[in-house]
Amino acid sequence: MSETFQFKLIATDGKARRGVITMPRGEVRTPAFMPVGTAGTVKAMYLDQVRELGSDIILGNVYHLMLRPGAERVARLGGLHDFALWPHPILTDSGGFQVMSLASLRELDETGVRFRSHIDGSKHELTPERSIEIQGLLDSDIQMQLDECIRLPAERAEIERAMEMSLRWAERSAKAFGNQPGKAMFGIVQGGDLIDLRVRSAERLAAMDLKGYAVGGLAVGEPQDVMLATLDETLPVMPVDKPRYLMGVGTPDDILQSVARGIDMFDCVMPTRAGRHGLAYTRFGKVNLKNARHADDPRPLDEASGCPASRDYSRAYLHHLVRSNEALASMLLTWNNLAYYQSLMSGMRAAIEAGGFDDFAAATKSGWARGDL
Ligand code: PRF
Repeated sequence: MSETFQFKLIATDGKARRGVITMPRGEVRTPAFMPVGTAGTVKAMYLDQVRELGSDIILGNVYHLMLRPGAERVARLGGLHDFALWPHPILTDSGGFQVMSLASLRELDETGVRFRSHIDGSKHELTPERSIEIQGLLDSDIQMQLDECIRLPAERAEIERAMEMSLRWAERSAKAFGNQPGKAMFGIVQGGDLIDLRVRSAERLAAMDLKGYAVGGLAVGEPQDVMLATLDETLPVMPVDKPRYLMGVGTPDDILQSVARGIDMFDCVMPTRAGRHGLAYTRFGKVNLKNARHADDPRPLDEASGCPASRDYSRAYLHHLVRSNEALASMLLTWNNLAYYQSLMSGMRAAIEAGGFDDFAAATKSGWARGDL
């Protein structure tokens, strides 16, 4: 396995890219979906199962892990990989985004962000330097710069202020990260739905010659067509020879449309969170297993799936588990959802290699349109 962090493009089809990231802990085949393992666990799943479904990398969160069990403790216990029994690559998000959605009494300025824990009200501070330090203590393979994400809609002045500050935080993060050959720190493009700001952000980050780039600040309240239009204008300004990661996205359709535009990596709570709320993603679209119409349905979610949760259990049984609030409902539906997401990713990877991405996308969409009969 490689001593260094590298990204290679294997094939392209239109703007869609098929690549591979190589790093000491393993390879990440792109386009990649990273299951969210916020607190060092992909909720309701064994990490062995997550791996078996074809996940090459999972995501962890600075915000949650610094509060509990604490980054220094994880470091003493050998790092997040050993702690959670996931020896493969881990990407960690820097914390700012989670502070803004979860913490209370937030105070943000040029230095960083001070806040109170949503768990016990204790006071904490995150600066670009401390976020990178925490990501190092966790021994994360891909570390994200601290940034400020503005929810949309928002005023231009506010979006511009946050974007410019995020650029200064990118410089500070890169300096704190230094030179670590087997690992990477990614910068994050901000700029809301304003194309000139996105372009400025992407160009200034590109000039920093980082090992990868994320698009942040999307899927934060804007319609899908605005997100896609923003990607259309932003991606051409981002380096072609570095991985491009769209943060916190999305539905299967968001992912398909974003891969078509040249995104390589995704993370989202959708498959795992929806699974804990009785919602299944399948080839035939979404199935809400809470619905009474499943009560007598002996059919599985997808008889052709390789995943036991999708193939072997009846909709009637899944409906019963969901209605009874059983732990197994979350386990089976999360399993089904991650299996579907990863099969979508591997389908896209194969289609790009074969030069048939458009046909694959059309066939996938007509499957969703067919519905849950
Ligand atoms: N920044 C960071 N993490 C994120 C986002 C962001 O803008 C988003 C927005 N979709 C999700 N997660 N650091």
